[in-house]
Amino acid sequence: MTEHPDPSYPGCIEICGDGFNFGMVECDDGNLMNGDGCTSKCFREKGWECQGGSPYMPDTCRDVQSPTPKISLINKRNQVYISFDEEVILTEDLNQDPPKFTITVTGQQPFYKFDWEVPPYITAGEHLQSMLINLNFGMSLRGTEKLTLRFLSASTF
Ligand SMILES: [Ca+2]
Ligand SMILES: [Ca+2]
Repeated sequence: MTEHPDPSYPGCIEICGDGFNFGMVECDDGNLMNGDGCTSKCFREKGWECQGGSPYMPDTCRDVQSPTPKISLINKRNQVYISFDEEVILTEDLNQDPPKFTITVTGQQPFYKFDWEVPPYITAGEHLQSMLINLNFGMSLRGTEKLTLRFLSASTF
């Protein structure tokens, strides 16, 4: 392989990570690192888009999908575990005003009075796959209540 490969040259073969995409791989961003959209095996990563790759140019990848939070568990101490489908980096402290998300609880009561708190060790800059929110209810629950959590800004992660 030369510095300016000629795609018609028979000696040119696809090498993953060399920064040239001959169309035999999903992407080639010129490295063998994961987590930047194109894996060490030159497969496109979930939630990323790669383009621009050619026999002369590496692919450029960008993160096109924001992580999806999922409530994975509510335990007896009214702690809510939230997990994400990919690792996220928190860009702002969740306990500071203005609120970063809303929590709604629906059930047989006309309304539910509670407050919530994110453990103080979860701060901006944190890399997370999951996190925990403490809910403090001033009443007992039946266990059939439905909890909805909505992040107000897409830039929180
Ligand atoms: Ca290549
Ligand atoms: Ca890569």
